[in-house]
Amino acid sequence: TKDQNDTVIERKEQQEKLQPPPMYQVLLLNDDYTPMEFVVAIIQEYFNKDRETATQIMLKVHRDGKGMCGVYPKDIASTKVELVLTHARKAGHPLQCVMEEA
Ligand code: NFA
Repeated sequence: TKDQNDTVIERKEQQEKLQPPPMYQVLLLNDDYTPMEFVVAIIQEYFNKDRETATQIMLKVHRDGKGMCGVYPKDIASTKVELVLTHARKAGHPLQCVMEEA
């Protein structure tokens, strides 16, 4: 019946409301020009990592072509990408930063 269909739709809507928001990985991509030291400083400054962790992430990006710096809700991930790209461009480096749904 229509009422039964409405009940199924309502239940599904309730379930969707209870879902946590999707999370997004923020990734750095390797290039041939950005200095390693600059990448380490970026990871420390924008992703709250200590120097050792930041160095490990940088080396993974350098070796594998990309690496994850953190996982955040959409608006926070988007802001971090924007801040990293602005900082890199101001310094004259081609470093790329992207987000993707986790
Ligand atoms: N590949 C860069 C270099 O050898 C270092 C780098 C690491 C760049 C991670 C971008 C991201 N100078």
